[in-house]
Amino acid sequence: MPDVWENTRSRWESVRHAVDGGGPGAAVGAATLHGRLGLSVNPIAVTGEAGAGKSVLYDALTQSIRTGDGDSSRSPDIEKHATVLRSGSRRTRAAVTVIPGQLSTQRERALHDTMRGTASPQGIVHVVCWGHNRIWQRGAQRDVHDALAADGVVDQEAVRGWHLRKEAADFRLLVDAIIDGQLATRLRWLVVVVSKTDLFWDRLDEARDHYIPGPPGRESPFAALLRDLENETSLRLSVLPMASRLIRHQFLPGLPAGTSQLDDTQIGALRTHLGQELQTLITQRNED
Ligand SMILES: Nc1nc2c(ncn2[C@@H]2O[C@H](COP(=O)(O)OP(=O)(O)O)[C@@H](O)[C@H]2O)c(=O)[nH]1
Ligand SMILES: [Mg+2]
Repeated sequence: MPDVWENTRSRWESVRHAVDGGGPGAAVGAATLHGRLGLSVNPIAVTGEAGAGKSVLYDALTQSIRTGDGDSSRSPDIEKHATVLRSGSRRTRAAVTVIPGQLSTQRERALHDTMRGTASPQGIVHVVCWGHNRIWQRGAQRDVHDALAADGVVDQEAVRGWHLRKEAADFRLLVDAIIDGQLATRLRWLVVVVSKTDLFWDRLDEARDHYIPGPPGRESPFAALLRDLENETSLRLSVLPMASRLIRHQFLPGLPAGTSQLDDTQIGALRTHLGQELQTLITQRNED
């Protein structure tokens, strides 16, 4: 296994220890929202499937939500934000574009416009959630149910598997386009943010091994794509666990709901670590 993946694993493990051990940093603000910045400063794109947690992640990183706020809603439009990331006394400006994942045509247009324009991103935050996507529309929920029912049981693991296959297929489009040099030609780094870990903290090792490349031959399709990126590009790659909000999750109507296994202090620690990582990636670009 190349060092890069061993390093990725140990970084993941150190974040886990900080969360489990109630380590330092939980109370430190990772980032704060700030207006009126040019959209070409440190452009970052947030990508990922519908319902993976992109909008809520953005809110958590900018601390514009508080425990007890209402849930998010389906975001049909591309969201553009100018942000200041703070970590200790360091401040870094970033222009963040959240690309919607709901409709493929709209998503492709948004991807295309964002990735090729003058604000072509230097960093991508790709959000995944180990199959815990929220399906917003009743009709789409029925589609998933019917597709699975045709093959066998419709339980939580089946729904999770369905999302994971879709997630990998979606990631493949992004990876292929990056490797072919079709988009994001100024790209320097990509972070895979494994969100909603509060829902599967007891199975965190499985999620880690799904997303981080391991011994060749036993990799998931997702991890194999990440390995391709490492082999074919000079991008700096990173994979980190995250939880933005503690919200119950139901895979489909009728299936039991899963509850959060973390508390506010613990998601604070996750947020701090991700904020620091983003800060490092952004400033590294400025320094080299
Ligand atoms: N438990 C939990 N639920 C989350 C988390 N992040 C998002 N969610 C849930 O997932 C839903 C979809 O998140 P959202 O950010 O709107 O997804 P987007 O479509 O990728 O923008 C939210 O309404 C929340 O219910 C998280 O970290 N933990
Ligand atoms: Mg959204």
